[in-house]
Amino acid sequence: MEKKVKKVKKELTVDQKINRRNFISFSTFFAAGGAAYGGWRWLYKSPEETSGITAGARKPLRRALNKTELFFRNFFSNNHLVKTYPKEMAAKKVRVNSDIGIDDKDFDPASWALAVRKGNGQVTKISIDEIKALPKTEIIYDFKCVEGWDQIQHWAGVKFSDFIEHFGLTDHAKMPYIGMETPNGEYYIGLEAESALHPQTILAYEMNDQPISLEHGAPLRLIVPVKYGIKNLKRIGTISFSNQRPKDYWAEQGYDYYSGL
Ligand SMILES: Nc1nc2c(c(=O)[nH]1)N[C@H]1C(S)=C(S)[C@@H](COP(=O)(O)O)O[C@H]1N2
Ligand SMILES: [Mo]
Repeated sequence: MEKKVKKVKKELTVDQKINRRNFISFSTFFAAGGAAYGGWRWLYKSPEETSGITAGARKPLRRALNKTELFFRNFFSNNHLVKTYPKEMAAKKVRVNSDIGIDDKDFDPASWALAVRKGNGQVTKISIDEIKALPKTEIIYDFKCVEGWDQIQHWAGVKFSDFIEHFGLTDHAKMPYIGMETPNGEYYIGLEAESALHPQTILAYEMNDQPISLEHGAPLRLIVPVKYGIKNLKRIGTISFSNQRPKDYWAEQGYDYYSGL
């Protein structure tokens, strides 16, 4: 015998429906808020990383930053190019940000030479004329500072990969990291070799078709469009290659070591 069960679904009145939705939204809101607060408390109470190459961040946060970096590094290959713009769009008045390591009054650009540390104490000195003799590459792109400003800028110089090849540094650049410092050593950055060798990374000596001014990093500065401004070292004094992450000024102050875009 077949039993017919008729399901009677009680129709809710409009008011009941509204109450029910209000209840659901409020409980979701408070549950999510509570979870967010809990997460924040957890992060805030978790231990700070030991100061070293990076410093000043909570351990789980640093772990997350490092994981994110690995994810994006695999996701965007070096064939991924940063967006470029027509020359007319480049800023005429280029913003000057900070001057750590480039504020000594007695710096003489005429006696400057780039020091390339090749390991085992070997150093090669390279003059600005030798660098300018290499093919010139330009880039017009949106320069981004972590402090929250960006500007379309026009830079020119030698492609870092051309520089490496020309000066016989290909084997050195197979090491995973490249470090750069100002001549006085007060500002310094570390980069993964991939970012340094990225096709849009240049050692720049011109801005808006003119020699770079001292405040923008003359005689030679780094332009690495796949990174935030902090990695774009002004006034390069030395370049070195390494198997460990080189010291990095802002990473020591708690910023993401990779600061990629
Ligand atoms: N030597 C040196 N390079 C530096 C800095 C600095 O303080 N000293 N500041 C960095 C930061 S935070 C930014 S945003 C850019 C700014 O470059 P600009 O002053 O040419 O705009 O330079 C980077 N390179
Ligand atoms: Mo910056």
